[in-house]
Amino acid sequence: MGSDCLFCRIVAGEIPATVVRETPRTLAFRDIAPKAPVHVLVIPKEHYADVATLAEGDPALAGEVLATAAAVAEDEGLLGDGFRLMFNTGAYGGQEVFHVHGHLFGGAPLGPMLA
Ligand code: IU
Repeated sequence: MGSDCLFCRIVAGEIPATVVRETPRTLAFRDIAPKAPVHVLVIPKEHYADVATLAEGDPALAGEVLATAAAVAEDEGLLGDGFRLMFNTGAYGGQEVFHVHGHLFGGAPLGPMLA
């Protein structure tokens, strides 16, 4: 994808982000507009538009994204009280950035939904 994709540009180091964890194929960084005390985005470095495309195209990488999210949850002290991992997908899902990303929310009771 490259220069048209915001998250590809973060992966390339062209746009700054507060990275909390990096693996060879995944990146986790703090959301620029946090909606919970902990709000981290977890992405594959390779461009996939959404979680359905990722799961179809590279299920092992989808698993790596989940493992990175779980590791961040542990680092952030979320395993005891719990957390939410959410993939907005497509128009009805409210997806705005079309490079798949899991929202990791935690640090407070989250209620039934989070936009
Ligand atoms: P969504 O699931 O596509 O709606 O989420 C996009 C998220 O990307 C949203 O929570 C934004 O705050 C976040 N974000 C960011 O972290 N850095 C940016 O430069 C931009 C959006 I633009």
